[in-house]
Amino acid sequence: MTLLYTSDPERGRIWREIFAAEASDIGFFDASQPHDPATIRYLAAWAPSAELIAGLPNLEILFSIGAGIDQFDMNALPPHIRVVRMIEPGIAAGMVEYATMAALALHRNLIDYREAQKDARWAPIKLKSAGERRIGVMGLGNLGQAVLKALAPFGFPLSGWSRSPRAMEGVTCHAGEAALPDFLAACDILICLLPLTDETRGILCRKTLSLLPRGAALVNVGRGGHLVEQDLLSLLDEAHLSGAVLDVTDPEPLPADHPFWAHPRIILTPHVASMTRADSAARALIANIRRHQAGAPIEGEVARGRGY
Ligand code: NDP
Ligand code: OXD
Repeated sequence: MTLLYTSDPERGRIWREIFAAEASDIGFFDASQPHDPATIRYLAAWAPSAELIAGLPNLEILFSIGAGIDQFDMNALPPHIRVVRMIEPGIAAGMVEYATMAALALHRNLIDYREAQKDARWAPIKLKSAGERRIGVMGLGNLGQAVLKALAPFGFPLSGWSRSPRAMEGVTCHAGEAALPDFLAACDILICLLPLTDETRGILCRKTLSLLPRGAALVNVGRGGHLVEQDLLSLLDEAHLSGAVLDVTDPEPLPADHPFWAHPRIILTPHVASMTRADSAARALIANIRRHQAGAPIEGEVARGRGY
């Protein structure tokens, strides 16, 4: 019953302590420690190489260090290996903070005031109430739902879009491709919290973003691959969109000469919306290994054919 960990060493140190104190029957090795690859049944990693996977003959489960699994090379992963994304309260808490910050910044015209400040212009904008600003979230999973719950008390009219039908109190839920135009037409602020899959790559493009009401704004906290960058730039320049808050780009890091850096209507952050919290993630992982040992469903198991 052995886990190999191959990510940030500081997090590894905390995980080793927690495993030793709370799950000492599960062997915990980080990549720098001598270990017998044949004993490894669990691997916790961000982007393991094909060589690493090939060298673990008895691997059963690949646990992602983060919520996303799009960084895995699925072709290098034999089909019998189960894949599990990270669900832990630290990731959700960080995402709730960031998405709320971004939504409020856009709602309260922070991009305009940042520009006015550069020119020493005192230029108040008439206040819109939260009830007049519709917010829609693409992706009604663990994080999309947490974000919608956090936004509800402000009084924004809320909607959400997912692949299969979902129900959330106080949220108008839409599902499937056919429902996308109606969903987008009612979003003054669109927050993307989708996983990156073959179906969602490039989903934030001219065709879809044009369906947002004129003056709408975008928050992308999913993946850079969701966004067709040139389409966003054109729609901002045409003033169809009023602004964007982007936490993710393609590639990362974003090259220094990329037009997003200096764009007056884009707020850019370096993929920091949320981060896996070491202590709560270690406990979530232990709980999942226990579920596996007991033959129970594993939280966050990915349907490999579906891509998330
Ligand atoms: P989940 O797997 O819990 O939820 C995914 C949601 O997206 C589900 O509601 C799913 O629909 C929906 N979805 C998937 N494919 C489609 C599709 N083709 N059309 C419509 N809806 C679709 O993921 P999480 O909430 O845990 O995480 C979402 C993403 O957030 C991660 O994959 C990652 O990319 C990103 N992320 C970014 C971070 C950052 O710091 N910027 C940090 C953490 C995560 P259904 O409900 O029907 O299954
Ligand atoms: C994640 C991320 O997927 O940080 O957890 O993006």
